[in-house]
Amino acid sequence: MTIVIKNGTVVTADRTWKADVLIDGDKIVDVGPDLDGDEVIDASGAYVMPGGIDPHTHMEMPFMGTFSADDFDSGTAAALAGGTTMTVDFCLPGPGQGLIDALQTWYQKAGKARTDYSFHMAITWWGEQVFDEMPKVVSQGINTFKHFMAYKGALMVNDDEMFASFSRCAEIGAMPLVHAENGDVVAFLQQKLMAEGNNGPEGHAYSRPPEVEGEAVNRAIMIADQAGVPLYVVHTSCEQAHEAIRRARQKGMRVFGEPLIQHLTLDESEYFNPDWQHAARRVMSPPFRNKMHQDSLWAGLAAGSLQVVATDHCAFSDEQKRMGVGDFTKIPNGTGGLEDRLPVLWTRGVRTGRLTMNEFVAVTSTNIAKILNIYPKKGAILPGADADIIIWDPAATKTISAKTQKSAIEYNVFEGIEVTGLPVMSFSRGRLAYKEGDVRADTGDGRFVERPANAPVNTALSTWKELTAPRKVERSGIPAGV
Ligand code: DUC
Ligand code: ZN
Ligand code: ZN
Ligand code: ZN
Repeated sequence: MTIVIKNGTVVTADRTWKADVLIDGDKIVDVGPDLDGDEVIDASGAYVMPGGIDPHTHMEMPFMGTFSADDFDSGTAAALAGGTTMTVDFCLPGPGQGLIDALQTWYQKAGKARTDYSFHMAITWWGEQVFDEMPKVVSQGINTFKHFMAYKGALMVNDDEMFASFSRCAEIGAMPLVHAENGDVVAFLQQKLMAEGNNGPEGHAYSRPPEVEGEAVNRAIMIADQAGVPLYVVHTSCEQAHEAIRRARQKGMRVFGEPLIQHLTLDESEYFNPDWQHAARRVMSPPFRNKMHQDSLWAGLAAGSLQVVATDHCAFSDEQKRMGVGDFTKIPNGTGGLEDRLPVLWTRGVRTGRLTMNEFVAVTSTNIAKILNIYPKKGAILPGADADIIIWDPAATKTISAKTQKSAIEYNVFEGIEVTGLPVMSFSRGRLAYKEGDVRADTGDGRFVERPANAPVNTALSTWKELTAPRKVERSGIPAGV
């Protein structure tokens, strides 16, 4: 059975043109004029684009004494309703737990996924077992390792552990990811604020200023450079972090930055809302920033110094957020966004002229497919690619509301925002997975996507390797020992 999407305008990261798209089974088999198929989908007036890929989600994540509220079922339903056809979650081994052991839990959780999915492996502790298991993780199709530089006493790893892990990544064709915030300084500021009586959600923002993020990004870049490995900085939220990334790139280093749709569009004034619950709902790390930082992130996406827009989708219910009444450090960190990423980015980015349509596709799909080594299976409208396709109506409008969302929680941080530009249909590997408000894909329809190792890339600057390659000097005149 073939399906042809006719009369639409195909928009990819490279170009925009009138063409039909022919799907046979789970693949795109032809793109061009006047194609015929068994079933015809009329895309007149609409754009035909690669499905979104969200490389940063946390479903059913054990975190801060609870589990994030969306599982792979509700979370990937939200994804499909928002035009995202693939998600990448984080596998988090517990203290002392093996990587392969932890992966079993994540495969099990992801059995409920409606979209295709992949995982990043988190390095939450360091030891011989982790060192030994990293290549086994890569051989299972996971080529990225995440490092938390914050969450001291829980997920945080220190510089020596990061350097060891980054060096291992370099050997095995994997790429390290960092959550970049100086966890020691955050922990100190949290204690200080609490001691001074600043226990409300605004304390969260004060405890994680942009400087702590900028410092950690610079440090991670230095460590990656010494290890000779590319680096991906998740949730790049501020100018200090962006500056470090663009400076590194200008020196020829492969460093990637990932702003979130939340940081691009929501600002720190949310934490000063007199309603505790309103502010607590928006507690995430890094926190929302001011307009200056937002402008920096938008500029980075246009300039190419930042490459990807993600969500860090990590939803917590009001009841869960209330764990932090009287102590902001106990408010579970995280917000949703999977259903809203593409419509909000289109509305605030493409419709305002900050991004072209092609840049929109690049930052929501194609760039991350390349970075994660799954292009052109994903992120492309090309013969041979998986038929993960969205049909996008640029004139469709809605007001974002928790009442109609697929996420399991009772609120939405984008509540009330009017969006213009929505997916009307999403296809996942050739099957209609979403149509006009209705998720058609079943729980369990998603498949694990293997991401092969990259050829190891030494991204070192021109001189350091030479300087650090040890050369023993034969010496005379050594003073007699004492
Ligand atoms: N930040 C969040 O807000 N939630 C999950 C983990 C993280 O780093
Ligand atoms: Zn993080
Ligand atoms: Zn995250
Ligand atoms: Zn099905």
